[in-house]
Amino acid sequence: EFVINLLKHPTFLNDTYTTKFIDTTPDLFAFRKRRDRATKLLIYLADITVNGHPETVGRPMPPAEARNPVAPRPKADPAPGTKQLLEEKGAKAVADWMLAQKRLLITDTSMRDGHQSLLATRMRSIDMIRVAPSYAANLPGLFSVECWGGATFDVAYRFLQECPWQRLRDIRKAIPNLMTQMLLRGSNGVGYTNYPDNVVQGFVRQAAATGIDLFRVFDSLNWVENMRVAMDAVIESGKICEGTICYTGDILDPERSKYDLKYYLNMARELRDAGAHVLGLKDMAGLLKPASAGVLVKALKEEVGLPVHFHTHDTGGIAGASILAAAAAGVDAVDCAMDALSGNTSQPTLGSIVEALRHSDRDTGLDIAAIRAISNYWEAVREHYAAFESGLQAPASEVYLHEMPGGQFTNLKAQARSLGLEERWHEVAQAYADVNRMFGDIVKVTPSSKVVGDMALMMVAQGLTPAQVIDPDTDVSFPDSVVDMMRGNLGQPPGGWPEGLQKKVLKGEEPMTTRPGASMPPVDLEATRADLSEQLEGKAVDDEDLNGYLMYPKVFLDYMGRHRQYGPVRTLPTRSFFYGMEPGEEIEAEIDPGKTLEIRLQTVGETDDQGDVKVFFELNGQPRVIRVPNRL
Ligand code: BTN
Ligand code: 3PY
Ligand code: ZN
Repeated sequence: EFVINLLKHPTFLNDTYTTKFIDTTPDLFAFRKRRDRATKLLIYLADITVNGHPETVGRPMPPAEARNPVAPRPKADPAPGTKQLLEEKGAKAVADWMLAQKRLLITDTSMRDGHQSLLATRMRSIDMIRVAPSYAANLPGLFSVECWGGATFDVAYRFLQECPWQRLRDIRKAIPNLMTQMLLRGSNGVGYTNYPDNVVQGFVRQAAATGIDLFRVFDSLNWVENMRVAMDAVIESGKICEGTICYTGDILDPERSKYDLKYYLNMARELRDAGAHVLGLKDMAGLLKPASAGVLVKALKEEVGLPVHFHTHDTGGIAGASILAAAAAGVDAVDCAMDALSGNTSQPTLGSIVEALRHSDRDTGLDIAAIRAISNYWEAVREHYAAFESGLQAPASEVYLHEMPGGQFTNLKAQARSLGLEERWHEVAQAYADVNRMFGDIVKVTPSSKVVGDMALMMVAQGLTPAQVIDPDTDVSFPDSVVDMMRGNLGQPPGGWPEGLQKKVLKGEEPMTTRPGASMPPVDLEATRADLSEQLEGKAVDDEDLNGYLMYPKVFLDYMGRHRQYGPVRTLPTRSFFYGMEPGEEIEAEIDPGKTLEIRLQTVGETDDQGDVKVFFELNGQPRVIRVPNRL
C-alpha cells in the first residue's frame, strides 16, 4: 500500500499551511480504508526507518552504546505529600504550611524547564511517565514536580506527535502524592499572544481538571493588570495561584534604576492584593546574583508576608550560589533540575543543593541516594536526545550582557544557525542587548523575549545599527512581532513604550494602551466545538481537544491529521520514534494498558521501479509487509 508522509509534505515543511490545510490537501486522506493502530505504527516505523525523521536528520546521533533507560524501583507505596495537603486543607493552608517549614522546599523541573532549556523541549511523555512512580515513592518530600506548560504544550502537538493533555493525565496518575506544577503565561496562556478572557479561563479550568495543582502565572511585561484573569481563574479552581514576578536588571546596580528594589516590592504587593497564595520569583535568564538575591528575598519576605518560591537558570554558572543566598535569606521554596538535566541554561543541580544544605538549618530532608538513582535514569534518557543538544560547552558571563531566558537561548541559537548567522552569535548577543535598550529596557520572557530575538536577528542579518533603527529618516521594515507588540497587543511595560520608536514602527497608527483582553469578544465555545468537529469529519470533540485547538488551531489540526495517519506513536520507544528500527531489532509498544505490541523488523527491501521500499516486520509473531516511498 502506498503511504503519504505527512511529516515531509512540502506544504507542512514550508510552514505555509493554514487551518484549511487539511481541507485543501485531500491527498492526505485519500485512503479511506480504516487501518488498525498496529498497522499505523508499522507504517510510521517503516517510513522513519527508510526516510529518517525530519527533526533529527543531519543532527548528532545518540551514541551506539546508549543505554535503555530503566527507572529506579519504587521503594514503597507513595507516602502522603503536598498533594494530600492541598486536597484536604486547600491552597491557603499549603501557603501557611510553607511558611512554617524550616527546611528548604524543592521543586523538580526536569520534566518541564529542564528539558525545555537543554533539549529544545523535545522530551517525550513516555520517558517522563516511566520514572514518575519513582518520584512518588522515593521522593515523597518534594514540594512539587514542574511537568507542564511553557513551551511543552505546543511542542508536544507540533513536534512530538502527542497529546499534551494525555501527558498530564498520565503523570498525574503516576504521582498521586506530589503537587504537579505548570508555567502559565498569563493572558498568553501557553501561546505567544493574548487570548480572549474566556479562552484563558477555560484553559485554566481544564488544566486544573486534568491534573495541575500549582499554577505559576506570569506576564511577559510584568503587567499585573494582564495577569488577573488567569489568577482569578486559578483561585476559583481551588488550586494554588503562584503570582509571579519576572526578574530583570540588577537591584544593586544604581545605573539600572528602572528595576530597583522598590519596583519589585511594589509588584509583589500588587500580586498579593490580586490574591496570590504564593509569590513566584522567576529569574528566567539567571540574572539574580547572590548578593542581590539575599537582599531581594529578605525584603519580599518582610514586606509581603507570602511564601516566596525562587526559580533561576545557571546560564552564568553561579545560580547555585544565588539559591544558597536566597535560602539564607529565608526563601521558602526553590526550583532545581535533577543532576543529569541541570546546569548551563537549565536550573541548578538538585542533588548538589540538597548536599550543600545537609546538616544546616535549611536541610531539605530529601534522600540523596533516591536523587542519584533518578538522575541516573535521566542520564540514560538524555543520551537519546543527542540531536537536540545545543553544543553549549560552558556557562558564560555573557548572559549579563544579553539577558536571554534559558529557555530561549538554545532556540535563538538554532534560529541563528538556520539563517547562517551561527558564527556571528556574539553579534546576535550584542544586538539582543541593543534591542532591549531601544525598547526601553523591558522584561524579556516568552513572548516579549521572542520579539526582542526576532528584531536582533533581523538587525544582524541586515547589518542595521541601533542608530539606523531609531532614525526617523532611515527606512526599516520591522518584524510583524515588533509591530504587534508596539501596538500594545502584549500589554504595557512599566512607563510605556519609547515614543519615538513606537511612532516609527506604527507609522501613525494609534497604539492600544488598555488590556488587550478587555477589547476581545469572547469566543463562542460551542460553535467552535461544532466547527472543529466538522473539520474532523464528525469526530466528537472533548474539552481538552477544544482547548488545544483554541490555543493553536493549525498545530492542533495538523496533529490530528497525523494522528489519524500514524496512530499512537507516543507509545514507541524514543530511539524508534526518532530513528526507526535496525534489522533484527525487536521493540514493544503498549498501546492500551496491558495491551502490548511486539514489533520486530526483519529486513528492509530494495527500492523498486516506483521508488517504493518494502519493509518486512513481524507483529506479535505474524509477518507483515509495509510499502513506503523512498524520498531520499
Ligand atoms: C493512543 O493511545 O491512541 C494515542 C493517543 C491519542 C490521543 C488522542 S488524540 C486527541 C485526543 N485527546 C486526548 O487527550 N487523547 C486523544
Ligand atoms: C516559557 O514561557 O516557556 C518560559 O520558560 C519562560 O521562562
Ligand atoms: Zn525557567
